[in-house]
Amino acid sequence: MKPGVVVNGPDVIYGPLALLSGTFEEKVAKAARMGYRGIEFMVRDPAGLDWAWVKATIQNAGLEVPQVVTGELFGADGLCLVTADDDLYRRAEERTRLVIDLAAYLGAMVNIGRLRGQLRLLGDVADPYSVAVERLRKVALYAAERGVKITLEPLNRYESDFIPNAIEGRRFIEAMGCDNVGLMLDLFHMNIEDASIEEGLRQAGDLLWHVHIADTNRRYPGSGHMPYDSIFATLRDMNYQGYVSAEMLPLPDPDTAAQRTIEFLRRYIQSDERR
Ligand code: LER
Ligand code: MN
Repeated sequence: MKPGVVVNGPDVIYGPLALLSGTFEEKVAKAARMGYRGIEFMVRDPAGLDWAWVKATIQNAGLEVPQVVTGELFGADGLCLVTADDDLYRRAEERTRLVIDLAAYLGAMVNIGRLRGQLRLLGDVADPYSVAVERLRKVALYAAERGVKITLEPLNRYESDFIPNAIEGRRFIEAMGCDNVGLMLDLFHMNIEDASIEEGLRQAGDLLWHVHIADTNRRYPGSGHMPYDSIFATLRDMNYQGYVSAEMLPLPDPDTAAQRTIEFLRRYIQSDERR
């Protein structure tokens, strides 16, 4: 297991779940100094980014980019893939392709959470689930051609009306039939939607490619009542080797939350996994 942290990319002004303060360079330097191994950044529009500079900044700090986070394509620009609005769908797909190109350049995965949209937005179609499967498959095929993996993130009922938990995530991926698509499980969403967090992790099994960590109140670990001992025992038992990335409310401030999270993670992640 490797510790990661979610930050806002250079083009995201306000991403409500990102940590670390300062310029992008300062965030990267702080993440490395604190002992994080990977930095995953929220992106809004890769067209306005200096890709080479982003890559060099992260590489020079000795960090990896496990994945590029797309939540702000929706959060800031309202883009989503599953919608009856054809123009919105076209723009969302175009932007998603550019994010995939960026991820290919960085050697990162791309997560699809809020960007996927909502079945109810399709209105009166016969089989909205199949439409969603087809739209996400199209994106996944574009990614596969570029060697990029997609991580689908189950989201709680207040953020999406499909794929709420691990078992539904598996079902959706099986319907897609794409082997470059796996799951990112976020403990905050799991606490709301999975019958048991440990069982959800096991249900994801070999499709568990990434984990977002926060406490039950979406603050830094130790602020709530998340059952961390059994969660990490389950991840160890599954031989999970991926990232556990801090994505949470930046409270009491973005640097303190990142510092407290890495201190907490040291209890569960051995030092040889951290370097
Ligand atoms: C949103 O709640 C979330 O968990 C992000 O990772 C994706 O947009
Ligand atoms: Mn998340």
